[in-house]
Amino acid sequence: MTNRRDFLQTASALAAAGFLPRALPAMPTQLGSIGAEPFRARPCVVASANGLRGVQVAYDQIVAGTDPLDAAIAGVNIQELDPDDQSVGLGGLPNAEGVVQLDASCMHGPTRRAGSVSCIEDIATPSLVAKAVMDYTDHVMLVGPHARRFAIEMGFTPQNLLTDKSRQDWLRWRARLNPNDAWLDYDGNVNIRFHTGTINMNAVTAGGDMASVTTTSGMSWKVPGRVGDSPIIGAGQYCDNTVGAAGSTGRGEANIKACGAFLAVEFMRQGLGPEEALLRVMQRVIAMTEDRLLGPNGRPRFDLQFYALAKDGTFAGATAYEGASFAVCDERGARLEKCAFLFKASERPR
Ligand code: SD4
Repeated sequence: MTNRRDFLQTASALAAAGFLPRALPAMPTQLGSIGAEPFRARPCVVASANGLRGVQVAYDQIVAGTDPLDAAIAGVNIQELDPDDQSVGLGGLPNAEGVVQLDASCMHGPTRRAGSVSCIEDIATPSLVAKAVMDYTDHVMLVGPHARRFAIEMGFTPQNLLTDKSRQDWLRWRARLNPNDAWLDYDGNVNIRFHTGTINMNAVTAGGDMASVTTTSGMSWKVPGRVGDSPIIGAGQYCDNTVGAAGSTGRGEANIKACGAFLAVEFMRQGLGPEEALLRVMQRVIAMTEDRLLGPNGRPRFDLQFYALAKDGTFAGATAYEGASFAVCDERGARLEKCAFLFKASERPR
């Protein structure tokens, strides 16, 4: 026979040994539950600066009653299909072998679902393929040739994504890689450093429903097969319908280690406003950065931007250095606003 005292002693011994779940302190789970004011939603769309046209499209759609993820994806489709945006979709800068490989992911707040594709080739709108993974499979992520095949099965039309302009930039980069190889330098002054780009977009409806999406051609001239932060749920974007959404553009390798989008939403869950949450994420990224990517002053040598939208419609963009902007559309219309920052531009290591 086990009496109550023995039982409690055994249970606490098991809990201490990690066999039984321990009671955790209560965490706030919903922004609206913090404070006395009743929660009120305010439609808003926030994106990276290249989403200026897209935030207006997405905002008009959510105000008209479209689902927030469908609206945000319609917003990013504009950049994916724009051959002049060399950071995403059609016309995106290729990898080291001249092949355009795209990454994208999305989250649908109301249904708590996610979808993602990475290293997908020949499909201009990977954001929609990520949504198809979410809508039509029991999985979250498909990669490489399998993601491409899945997209074609779902009715997407494959096409050559390498525009003449992006091919020329790639040829110049390759020609200047090694002065002693068989490729001659030729006219043109392409910046052979890695280029970063990407579009992230987050939306909240009047009903407080949220969504997030990020899509990119990734780091230019990357090693084939490289996966950035954009398709990683919790890094390139994250959405929790009870709290908010966040996403990033810039050096994915730096963000992945901090799980930046997830961390931003968690900071907002703990009660921080979007700007404070993003600045803390940026600090965490820097704290997690290897020495070779930091200057002697400890400042990062790379660019990385974060965007956040809380369920109540408050928003922010933030980055390490002064000067960046982000796109927003609310009842005041579509516009660019300045990102919060940690350091003056003059503190950037040379
Ligand atoms: C990535 N954050 O692949 C994305 C895109 C980008 O430098 O901006 N790359 O890391």
